[in-house]
Amino acid sequence: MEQTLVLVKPDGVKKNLIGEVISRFERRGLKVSALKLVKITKEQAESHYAEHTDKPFFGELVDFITSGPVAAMVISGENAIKAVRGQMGATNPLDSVPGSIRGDFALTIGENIVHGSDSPESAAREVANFFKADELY
Ligand code: IDP
Ligand code: MG
Repeated sequence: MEQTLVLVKPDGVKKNLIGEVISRFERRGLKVSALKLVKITKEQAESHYAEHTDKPFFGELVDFITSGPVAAMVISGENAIKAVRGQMGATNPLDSVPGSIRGDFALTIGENIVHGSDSPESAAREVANFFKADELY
């Protein structure tokens, strides 16, 4: 069993896609282990995207993810990290296949609807950045 942190980013919340995103994971057989709507602080965003600190788009990334509420959740199941990443689609929506979340609902890399952890190490760090241990089921 694996856990992964998923965010429906501010663009996904604005487009009323929270239910759509959760539904796709649930229908696949994955479980929602934690869930909340939250406006991320700048510090939390910088920590969440720590691996991108030196990228030219880091400032935009932090500004965007803090621009409105996100739906933060922990998704659990067998190989949940890879399963969720597959359902999300490629980082650039123009490379995402139809049927993936980004391939169905996004057009630009900066506003690509969802975040999902990319490894067990990232997942552990990211889950802890959003949830306390007693908020997980
Ligand atoms: P991921 O979300 O598919 O894991 P990452 O490489 O971890 O992709 O990048 C984090 C987020 O940063 C992406 O989801 C995307 O919104 C944004 N991003 C990535 N590369 C670029 C870029 O070249 N320009 C602008 N935004 C980018
Ligand atoms: Mg990533």
